[in-house]
Amino acid sequence: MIEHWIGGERVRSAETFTDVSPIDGRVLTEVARGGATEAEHAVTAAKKAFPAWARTAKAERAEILHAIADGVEKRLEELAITETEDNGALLRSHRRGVMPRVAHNFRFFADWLVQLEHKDFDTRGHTNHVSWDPAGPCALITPWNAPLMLATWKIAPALAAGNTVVLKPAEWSPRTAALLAGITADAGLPDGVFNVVHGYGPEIGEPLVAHPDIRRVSFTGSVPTARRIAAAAAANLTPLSLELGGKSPLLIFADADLDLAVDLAVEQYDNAGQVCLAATRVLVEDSIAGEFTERFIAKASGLTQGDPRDEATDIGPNIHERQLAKIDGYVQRALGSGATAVIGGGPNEDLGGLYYRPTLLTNVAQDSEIVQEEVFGPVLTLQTFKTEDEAVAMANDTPYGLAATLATGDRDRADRVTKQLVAGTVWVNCFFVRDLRAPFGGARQSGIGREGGTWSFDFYCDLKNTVTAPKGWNDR
Ligand code: TXE
Repeated sequence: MIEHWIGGERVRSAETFTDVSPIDGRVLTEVARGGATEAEHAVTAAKKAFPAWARTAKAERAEILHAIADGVEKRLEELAITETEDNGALLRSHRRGVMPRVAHNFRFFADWLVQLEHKDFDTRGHTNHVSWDPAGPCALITPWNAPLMLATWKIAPALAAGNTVVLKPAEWSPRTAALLAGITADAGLPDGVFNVVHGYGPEIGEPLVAHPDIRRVSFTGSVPTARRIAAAAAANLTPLSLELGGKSPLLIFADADLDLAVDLAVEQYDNAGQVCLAATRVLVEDSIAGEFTERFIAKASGLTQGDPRDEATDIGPNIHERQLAKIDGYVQRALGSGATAVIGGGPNEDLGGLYYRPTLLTNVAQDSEIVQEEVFGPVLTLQTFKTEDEAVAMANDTPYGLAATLATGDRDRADRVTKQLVAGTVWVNCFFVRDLRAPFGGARQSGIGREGGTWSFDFYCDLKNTVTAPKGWNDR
């Protein structure tokens, strides 16, 4: 049974919901189903804990964040397995990539905090002293595709800055957030500084976001939910950070290293395509499209689909039957409108359950929904272009602007194209490389704001400028 974690205590709700594993449909646990009452309870706890935590010396806060990172590292295997059972992503990536990065999220913001320099400016002898004051209780609402990774991108800077937190993890993957609550307590984080509530978005997420004592809302998830959250936060004009979806392009020019280009394209099936950054629109220069497609088919056919706990598996299941139905709906409508499935095109009947065959669709129109909307499954489209201008125009022609990836052997072309792309991140001849010092976020409907380094701190703080006269006020 997973309960809420409020004010350092486990708290039940009258109702529960069932958490099921996408791997085999096994019931994992019952989870407390909170509502407005639990939201109120958690915000009250976070508000009560705020003044003392905000006053805690930076070095001490940093020490506790490092202790949380130690706890994550100590329980890495348990966290990795729990996350895989809960959301179906590969155990090998949780072990080697994701969970070590979760620990790093805490270490990075702990170190950043102690290095944060206050700024002073002189104005005719007056001193302008700029300080970063913690904002207060923060509501963090997170998705299921990388549950602990994305939650800790928010939790670590919010806590480092001296805020308190109420986290509402996604209902399809609540388990690692519950483990993290225990880790924070063991690390000595005072009661009420970090709280976790569970339940459905409209029932508990919305009252949390709309609460007048919440000073920041940070959300990662879908665009329709972001609209509801923005509307709820508008009641108190609570500042928002929104990290939303994408429909990112992978532009492959004829001068690219074709092996690299194929690797980059196949990589987009990672996490069964449930990655906001995934470059799901493959745009290939006409003259190499045939050869690219052949090599892509050869490489993608070698992928192993199956149980995400097996080391040899490359593609696991999708998260939920609703997600699988959504993915298949997009694919079948595209096929019905004249698209061709070069590979895949439906669920993997050999495996049953929630496994969807890696799919590549051609003959898709630029204005069709399969090209314009986020599918969030192992589904790529392939389109061709003749000129660089055409490639850029196609790349920018969606409501999103999260990321873009280029494969080219020409540095000047890379510079020219990058400048014209509407995207928060552009990768040239690489993919998914992320440094926490750099800003992460999207343009257009991919979001509002940036996460990472100084951008996270600016968001979670109220900046204050204190201007002091040349002589102290006692001398006047
Ligand atoms: O996400 P939601 P869903 C996209 C992706 C996917 C689609 C649907 O295209 O197919 O969204 O996924 C909470 N007030 N992404 O429906 O609804 C919810 O409980 C407050 C992209 O699962 O956005 C969960 O904790 N909170 C994405 C969180 O919002 C609410 C990752 C995300 O759920 C709420 C996930 C409300 N009214 C999905 N309604 C990315 N950018 O990586 C829901 N929630």
